[in-house]
Amino acid sequence: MSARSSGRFSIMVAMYKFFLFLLLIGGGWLTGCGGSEVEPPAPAEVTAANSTNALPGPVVTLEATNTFIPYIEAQPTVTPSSTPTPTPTIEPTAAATPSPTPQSPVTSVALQPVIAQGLEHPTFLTHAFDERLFVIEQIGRIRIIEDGKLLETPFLDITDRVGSFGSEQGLLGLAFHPRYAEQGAVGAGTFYVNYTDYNGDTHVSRFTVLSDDAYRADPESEVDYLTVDQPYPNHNGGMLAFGPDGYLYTGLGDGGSANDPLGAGQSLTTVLGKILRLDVDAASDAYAIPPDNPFAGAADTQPEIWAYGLRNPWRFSFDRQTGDLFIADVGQNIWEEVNFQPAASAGGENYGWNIMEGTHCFQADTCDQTGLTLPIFEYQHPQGCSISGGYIYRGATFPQMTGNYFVADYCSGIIWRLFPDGQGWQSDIVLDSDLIISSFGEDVNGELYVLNYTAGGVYRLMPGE
Ligand SMILES: [Ca+2]
Ligand SMILES: [Ca+2]
Repeated sequence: MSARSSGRFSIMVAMYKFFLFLLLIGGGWLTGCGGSEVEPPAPAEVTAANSTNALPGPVVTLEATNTFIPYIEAQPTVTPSSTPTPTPTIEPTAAATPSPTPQSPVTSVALQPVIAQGLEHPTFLTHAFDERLFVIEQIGRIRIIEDGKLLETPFLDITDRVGSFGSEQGLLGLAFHPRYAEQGAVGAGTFYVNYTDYNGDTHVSRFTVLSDDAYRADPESEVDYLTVDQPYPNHNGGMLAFGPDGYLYTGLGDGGSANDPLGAGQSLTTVLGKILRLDVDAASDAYAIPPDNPFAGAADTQPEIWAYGLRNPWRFSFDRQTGDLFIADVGQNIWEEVNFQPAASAGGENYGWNIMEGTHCFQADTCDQTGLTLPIFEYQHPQGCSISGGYIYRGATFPQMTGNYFVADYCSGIIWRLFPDGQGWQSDIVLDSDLIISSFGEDVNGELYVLNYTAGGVYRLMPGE
């Protein structure tokens, strides 16, 4: 699949190489993974070449040191202060009516280390329908934590094909097939990954566990399902999750650079800036388009599209009880946001980028918001720089956390809870941590974890006090 016209190819390649050069001179994000750094230093400022319509200040800001996400982009115009910006409460929209969920009173959370270090740049955590935790390392490995111990031998090592030259590149997503553990079922023993290759292009591919070793997958078992040209190193999305409908959902950013120069978010002719919905069970080695995908059969659209108007939906999750979908979209200069899609949605939502950033018109005083679905939650830089979406808690261990959606910011380490109040959504800050939170994860029992990117740790989320 080509996500760009061939006429743009040479320009994109030139831009890509330019960005790689900038990234390289910014340097160092893959060096040294065991540091004690708890806050990223002030980001180096690198201005992209195509900045003619940029806001004042740099267009793209890349981290100068070993941190994960250069979707720490243009500099906020607000001077950072030690006083957090009050979290705005957003009026509910018609599309944001939550499923009935009991409100739970947790007012603070704590983080208990499962392992405090040992992983190399963890980017995601999930499970394979048993008690083991599967953690992906950005460089291209899947590791297993069992009984609180990180196993030495990786479950999968595909560092030979995963490129992680830029800090948003690498092995980014993992989803085990819903029938992974069912002997003889379609999908048994298979799982899907989302990664960028040595050219920076995205792959969604399937691997298979060894038939005689539940702790090892076969790196030669790869079947490539989807390849997407990536015009810029950043905004690669990367999330993978099976929905309650059994389809595989994956997120792709708007291609990268800053301000969406391709217009990808609002274009239905590219898969960039989208969440895609794929049927991976219809054939043995390729996906099919679910017949009820919102744009299936429509002219001049990509039929894989489930939702659009997204900038970089780094993490999204389904509520394992209700099937509701929470999409955290990384903002440009100012606003980080969470979007809510009820389980009954037929897809096709337009989440606004790049007409809007959060609930605010982007680079304009006014804008046509017709047909846009606005977020249920946003926060403003410098309260953070890049949102790491989480999960609704459905575990049994901490009933006081039930029904709360937890979300964090990569730079500030702040963790919020969102909860429905019967009419819309409320939010509280429940922890201001020292971690560099690249992602949340959920285990087989619905318990939640956060990943400490720089130090390589995994922490369990629990009530505070
Ligand atoms: Ca990209
Ligand atoms: Ca939006």
